[in-house]
Amino acid sequence: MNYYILTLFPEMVMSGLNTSIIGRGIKNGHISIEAINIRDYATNKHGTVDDYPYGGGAGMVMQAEPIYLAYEALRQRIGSKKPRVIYLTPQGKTFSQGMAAEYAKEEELIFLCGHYEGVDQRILDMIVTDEVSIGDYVLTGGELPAMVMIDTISRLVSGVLNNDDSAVFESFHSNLLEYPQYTRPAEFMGRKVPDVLLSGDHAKVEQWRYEESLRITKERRPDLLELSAGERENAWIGTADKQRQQEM
Ligand code: 6GU
Repeated sequence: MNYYILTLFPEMVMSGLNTSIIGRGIKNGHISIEAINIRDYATNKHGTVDDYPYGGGAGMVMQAEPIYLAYEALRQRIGSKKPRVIYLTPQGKTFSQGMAAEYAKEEELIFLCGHYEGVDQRILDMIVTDEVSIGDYVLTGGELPAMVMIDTISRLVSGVLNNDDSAVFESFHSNLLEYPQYTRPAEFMGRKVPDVLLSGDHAKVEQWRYEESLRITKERRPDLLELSAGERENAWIGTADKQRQQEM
């Protein structure tokens, strides 16, 4: 999987994604991430990439030309005719685990990060294939959403996670929230690990974990239990991991 991020803040996305599991995925060659500075494609002498909105109103709008030039240079370099271009915007479709599983099948993804009050509509019409939001709140730019999406998609790319990374992986209980986890010591400041986890009885442990998952899901996310099969497929966290488990 090769990610390309069109942004005004390349160092922000690169430093955020170079650590931990995603950083290891890059080192191992399972994924690659390249940030492209839209400002490098500014055509006026001041290097500005935004201007006042036609019709008036607050804020600035990112101009079409620098984004188009950055996109076109990238497209020619990677030799892809019509690559998938994701524009991060609160106006987009809300990102979900189901969408992440779909994106994980692609060979390359281009992210376009907007700033200011948005980007010129014509660039959306010309190059953007998908508009995506990460939830119902407003951020100052698309960089954090792009990082959220890349993290989510990358853990579904074959080889990025090893078996130690994911407890969800071992779970049969898709569509439920995770059960509580404990590690040594068996007692911490008077608080004991539940006896069943020390019992060595695998069936009992599985039963306890399932009941805890169900209890926590009912308490915190009853909506997950009420979804139709199709909605669950798209919403939930266990689905894609289960798919991966079957593939391996
Ligand atoms: Cl994708 N962009 C911005 N600016 N704010 C957001 C968002 C995206 N998703 C949720 N809030």
